Amino acid sequence: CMQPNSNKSSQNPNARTIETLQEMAKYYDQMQDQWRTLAYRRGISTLLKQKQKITTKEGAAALPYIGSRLAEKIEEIVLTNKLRRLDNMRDDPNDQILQLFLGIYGVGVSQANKWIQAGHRSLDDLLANAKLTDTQRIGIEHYSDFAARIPRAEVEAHGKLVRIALQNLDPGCEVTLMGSYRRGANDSGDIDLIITKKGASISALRTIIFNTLVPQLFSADFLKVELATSHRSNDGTKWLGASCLPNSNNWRRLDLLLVPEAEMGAALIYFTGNDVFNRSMRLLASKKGMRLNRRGLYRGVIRGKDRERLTEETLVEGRSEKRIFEILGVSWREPTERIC
Ligand code: DCP
Ligand code: MG
Ligand code: MN
Repeated sequence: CMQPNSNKSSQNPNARTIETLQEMAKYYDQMQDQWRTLAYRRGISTLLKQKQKITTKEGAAALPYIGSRLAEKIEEIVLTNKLRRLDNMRDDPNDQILQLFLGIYGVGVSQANKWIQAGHRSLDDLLANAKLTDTQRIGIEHYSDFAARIPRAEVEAHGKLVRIALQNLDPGCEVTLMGSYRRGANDSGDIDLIITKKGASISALRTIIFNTLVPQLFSADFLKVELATSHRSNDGTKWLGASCLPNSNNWRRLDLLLVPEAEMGAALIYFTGNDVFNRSMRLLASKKGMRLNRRGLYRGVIRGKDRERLTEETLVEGRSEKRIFEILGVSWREPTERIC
């Protein structure tokens, strides 16, 4: 992934195979089967590096990170142009209900399986018969809204509306469009915004956003609902919810991230993604004895034999995105090139 141009899978002689394997990886990822997801991703990254088309299981199995089972699947895709395993998963009615339920905002595998085990079979069934949290109910009522892709121009319009409202309150605040938008995508799954202000503390930012901006945007009927974060409690630096442009009926998922100036570089990396790119950057940091998260790049945690911390970690860099790349020894990648 950290190699330039590895994302140009359409020009790869194994493009068709890779595409099918990516669907398998995505499927296993949704199932939270981390082991298979990783196995598929490693196989995909091996195939991306090949200059020739891999057509036989022997040829595939000779490559790094491709075991015999994956090799057989590669041969099957080349010979039949499909993968029975993938077709079977798609035809399984329980699996289709699982996929349906997993599409509800904030719903993971365990909740979806609980509903299936309780006999629920459709969204209407859930609305009528299941005990739902407010967030789950909204996720179901706006299922197709939240499943729809948001055109790039509309992402911009939401960002602009927030920026104008915020700068009216405080001209020093800045709003940056993040996520797939910053990677150059033509459409996005949601709208990701970073809010920052030079010299402002996180508590000052919190006050203006939560006490003033958010209530004001609710009164203006731009914000529609706040959505609870399902797991890992919010530390007060995020707002998750839905927004809707004037003259539109489409509710869109909107994420606001409050970032102090000193953490802006790390936040830019984190919130640009994509998630696979982030994982490989974090892995790289840990190989170099450092740790990367959305607040900064840290060094100096020394652990004892029971992995207890012996020294506190020190911040190496948080402010500058480019410096974090440099310190990690990664050549700069434009946001549009951060697709793994
Ligand atoms: N992110 C991450 N790991 C996660 C979730 C998010 O590293 N588990 C980071 C990388 C993502 C960014 O946050 O690019 C924004 O998250 P989104 O879920 O909004 O994903 P994208 O904006 O990349 O795609 P989409 O168009 O589907 O919103
Ligand atoms: Mg996004
Ligand atoms: Mn998001």
